[in-house]
Formats: sequence, C-alpha cells, structure tokens
Amino acid sequence: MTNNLSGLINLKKYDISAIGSKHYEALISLCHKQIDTNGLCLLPDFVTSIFFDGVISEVKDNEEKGFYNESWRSPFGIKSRKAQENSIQTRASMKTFAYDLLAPNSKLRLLYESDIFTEFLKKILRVDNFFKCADPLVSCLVASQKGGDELGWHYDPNDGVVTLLLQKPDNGGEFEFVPNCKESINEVSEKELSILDNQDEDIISLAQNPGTLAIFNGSNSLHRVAPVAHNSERIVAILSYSEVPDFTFSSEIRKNFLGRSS
Ligand SMILES: O=C(O)CCC(=O)C(=O)O
Ligand SMILES: [Fe+2]
Repeated sequence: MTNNLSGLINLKKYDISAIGSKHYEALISLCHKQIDTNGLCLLPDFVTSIFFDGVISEVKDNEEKGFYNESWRSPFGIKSRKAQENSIQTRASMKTFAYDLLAPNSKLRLLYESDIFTEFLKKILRVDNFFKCADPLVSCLVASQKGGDELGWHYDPNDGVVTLLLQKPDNGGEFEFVPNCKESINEVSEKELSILDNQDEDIISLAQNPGTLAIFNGSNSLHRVAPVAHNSERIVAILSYSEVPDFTFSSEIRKNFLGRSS
C-alpha cells in the first residue's frame, strides 16, 4: 500500500489526498455531475507523461510476455436472456499484460495499490462497498490494441469500470457509447440494433488523450473501442474493483484474458 501520490497523480489539478477540503468536495461533485449526465466521468491529465511513458516502457520491455486473444461474444452478456435468444456477436481482440508483470515500483502498481485512490473512486461511484481486487493477474492489467484490433459493442456485467489511457492511437480506437440505451433485459430493441450497426445518431465518440482517467457505468450503456487503424496502437490500463474484499477472478477468466491461470 502506498499513500504517497506525488509523482503519480497530477496533484495540482486533482489533489485527491486533500480529503474533506473544499477543493476535494468540488472535484467529487464535478465527477458526480458527469456520471449523472451520461454515466461517464473523464478526468484529463490525471497522470503526467512521466507516468504513462514509464508504464509504456515497462510493457514494451515485456512485449513477448503479453497474451494476444481474439474472441467473439454476445454484446448483451453471456448469461442474459437476450444472448440466449439472439445470435449477434461482437469481436474483442487485444494483447494483455498481466498485473504480475508490473515491477514493485511501477507507477501503475503504486497508483492501483493506493488506498487514497481507491477511496476517491468509491466516492465518485457513490457505493458503500468498494475494494481493489486481490487477483495476481487481472486486478490491474494493461491492454494493447494494434491495427485492426477492437473491443466490440457490449454492456459490462458491472458498473464502475476504471481505465487510464496510456497511449492514443494515431487513428481509430475511439471510445464510443450510447448512455442508458438498455430498454429491456429480455428483448433486443431497434435502438440496440442500430447501435450495433454503427448507425445510431446518439453514439458519442470520444478521442481521449493519454493520461485521462475514465470511470464508466457500462451496465446500461452499450460501448465499444472502435477498430484501431493500421500502424497505430492504443494502450490502456484497466483497473478492477469489487464490492467484496480480496476478490479474485476465476481461472477461466484469467485464461481467457491472459492465457494462463497463475
Ligand atoms: O478500453 C476501454 O477504454 C474500455 C474497456 C471496456 O469497455 C471494458 O473493459 O469493459
Ligand atoms: Fe466495457
């Protein structure tokens, strides 16, 4: 656990250690406004270039240890009735780098392990129970998408996905979403079909800059990472949390995401 955030977070803009101060409360209400408007809170320049350049070099040093996977899945979540009654599938392709590849002094590891940071996210998400995971591989992973890779349209099984963009691709790879488009848990709507067809007029497309922290409630909002253009690479850190302490993922999930279970 570390609570020394200097050198990790852009404290001039986001002093998340000043819990209870006026500045802190104002920041939290700004985040709440964003979440209430479209389920997404974006904090640009949350970390500096020293942070994301350092993590990118760590990933590049471990290039051969990354796991590339391409899979197809229902956008509605495998267990949903909509998935059982509908054959639509979207593609997810990326290379992932497990948490255990991050050095003990990796800035990304130190950020994830900071209790002050976890507390900040908990306040933004307005949840009673919120803990970082205890999974040695999945808790905080780095995903890279190169030319043609994408994370197709989907709903998340849970709200509160936290990402930190480390590298923006030259072209493509936009984060796209339609706030609160889930009308029914049983039937696929015309709206959902038009989103899956990339035709919907309500699709919001964001080209975030590196260093942007995003906190997203994705269980009611279809979203995707659009295909990354050739000769481009998008690199993002994906941070996982749970309502229960010491949560670990199943070995199937570890194998699927990282190609190994330990
Ligand atoms: O890479 C991203 O920005 C989004 C990730 C995402 O949608 C997810 O992990 O469910
Ligand atoms: Fe998602």
